[in-house]
Amino acid sequence: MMTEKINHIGIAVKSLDNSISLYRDQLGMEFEGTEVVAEQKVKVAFLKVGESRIELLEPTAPDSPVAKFLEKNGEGIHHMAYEVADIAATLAELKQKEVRLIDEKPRHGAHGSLIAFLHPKATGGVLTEICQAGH
Ligand code: CMX
Repeated sequence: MMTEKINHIGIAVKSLDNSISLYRDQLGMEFEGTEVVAEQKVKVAFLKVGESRIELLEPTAPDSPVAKFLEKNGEGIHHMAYEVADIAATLAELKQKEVRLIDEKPRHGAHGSLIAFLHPKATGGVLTEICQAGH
């Protein structure tokens, strides 16, 4: 898989407002805005870190994957997201290599991106996202 960069690191939070305040006001990171990602049942906030980002994730429904994660683990790092140029080709390559996929087809992520997750059981306990930037 040809990774271009770490697009973002996802952090599960209970309150977006409190966490934005921590990262923006106390840690001094540049806040880029919030967005609801309906397909993933989360509201996200992005903070810029060089060419990469921190993505804060707050669940928007009790059956959101992030709600389940928070219930089980509390707040903390939820996933790593690697940017690729061609997500369809990357998924085909991973499938051919028999890597366990959560999403066989790309879904809609924030900023018009296309995203897909690999199962954490196949990636050493780290939930891994691949994403193709939106244009
Ligand atoms: N990181 C590492 N391991 C994780 C994990 C995570 N974020 N989430 C779940 N797991 C582990 C659990 O600890 C559990 O392991 P054990 O069996 O050893 O206890 C196992 O995976 C199964 O977890 P579960 O709590 O029973 O939850 P589910 O199987 O129902 O769902 C997962 C887990 C990863 C398949 C599901 O959360 C998923 O499909 N995630 C992808 C989508 C997503 O997370 N969207 C939110 C972000 C969207 C965005 O960034 O826009």
